[in-house]
Amino acid sequence: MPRRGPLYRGPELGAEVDLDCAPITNGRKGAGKTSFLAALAMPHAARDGVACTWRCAAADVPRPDGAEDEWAAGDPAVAAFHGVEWLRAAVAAIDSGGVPRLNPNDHHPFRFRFDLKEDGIEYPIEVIDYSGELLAPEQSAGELAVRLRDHLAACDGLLVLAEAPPHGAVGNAVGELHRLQQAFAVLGGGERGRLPVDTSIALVVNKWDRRGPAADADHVTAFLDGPDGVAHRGLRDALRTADPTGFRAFAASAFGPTRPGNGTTEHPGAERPLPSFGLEEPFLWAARRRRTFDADAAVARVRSLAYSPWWRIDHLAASRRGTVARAVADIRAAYPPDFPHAAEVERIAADTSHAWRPQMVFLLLLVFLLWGTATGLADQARYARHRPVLAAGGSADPPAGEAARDWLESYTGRHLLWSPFSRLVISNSTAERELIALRDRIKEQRAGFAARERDQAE
Ligand SMILES: Nc1nc2c(ncn2[C@@H]2O[C@H](COP(=O)(O)OP(=O)(O)OP(=O)(O)O)[C@@H](O)[C@H]2O)c(=O)[nH]1
Ligand SMILES: [Mg+2]
Repeated sequence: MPRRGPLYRGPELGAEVDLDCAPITNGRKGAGKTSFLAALAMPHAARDGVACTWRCAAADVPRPDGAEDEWAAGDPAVAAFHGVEWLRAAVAAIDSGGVPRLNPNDHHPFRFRFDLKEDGIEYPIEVIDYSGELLAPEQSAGELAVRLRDHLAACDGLLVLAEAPPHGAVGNAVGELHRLQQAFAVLGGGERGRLPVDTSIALVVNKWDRRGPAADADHVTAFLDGPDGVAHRGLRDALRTADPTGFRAFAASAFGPTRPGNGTTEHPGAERPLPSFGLEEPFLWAARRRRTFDADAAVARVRSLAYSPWWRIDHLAASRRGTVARAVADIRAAYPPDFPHAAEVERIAADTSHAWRPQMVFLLLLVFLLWGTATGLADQARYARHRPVLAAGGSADPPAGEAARDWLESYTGRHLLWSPFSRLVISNSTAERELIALRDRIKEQRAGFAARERDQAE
């Protein structure tokens, strides 16, 4: 099944996350994209029940075939291979207390794979680092809106990173993201189409360590609605309008508390694992939404597959019940027993095992109707053939009279179920009366013939 992936993208950092595949980063220089992903790849603090593994082994991300100068720039395998090299260097820099190098302007999107785990459920994701492609200044807001919409149709979501200002300062979050904000405003207006309903768009206020420790949704909302969040607010509103049901804001920090570096650069502290916070949350949120949409779609498929009304006698075939049972088993295997659709899936399974009963009753009824109609029509045809003989009270032709008698005998001696509708053609009492009359007439005829034969013999 083709999967769409979320996209996380910052005004500073943007990243596209394709569950089962990768996120993308894009935004102004120094937004914190690489640091965010590198911290995610490093040992770092995480909420209870949450774990993250960077997939960087050669078995997961093999070197592409052929000579390096022949690799296709847009090839996902190349982007993943270069992504591992790039992130390794960033991890090494952060681990030694430094900061990653800024991404080269001309590089193609990197791809990164992570296995997220929350409460035992695994979410493989792939992040794609776009490095500004979606913010190209030569595009109008309308053109960018169309591009974004098409892009999001192929991804699970978009994470927009806007760095937090320190307390009492107003962030310069919008900056180059102004164009992104305008594009989302266009999408919110609807004239360039709408985003797919299963898109997840997260505004990640990163470098939150500048404001304090980990923050929950209420803190982020208070920031966005407060005086310090004035530069972020327009962006939040545009993202939310473009995707009212699939929007959420988060706070995160790659480094946790920092120490001053050269000039204005903030460097990670010495604490290991890194005291990061909030890194997994936007991905997990998008992944959970993706999973919910997938579950909805899988259950809808099984629901329509299992729909089997009483009149579908073609559904009596055991192979069909097997198909539904396999689909149900797939869902049971993919989701925990308490997932939201579990009760419905079990009901579908139970209904499917009983569906044959009314269908069998309907089949028997149908056979009865067809049989009754066929035998009724056959009796009607025979009755029409013998009617002249019966109306005349016999026939000058003895075989014709005997044939009529034989039919009446079989008719009156037959159980009702053998020809249930034939009584509509001729009632049993009429048939018996006609039979008695015909027998008498045949007897008289025989007696007449016998007398004539005797007379001729004398
Ligand atoms: N306070 C704080 N500063 C951070 C954090 N993450 C990154 N920074 C700072 O932001 C700078 C830029 O971070 P990068 O990760 O290189 O930013 P980027 O978005 O990858 O930049 P480009 O590669 O140019 O697109 C770093 O050198 C750090 O000084 C964080 O979590 N907290
Ligand atoms: Mg970078």
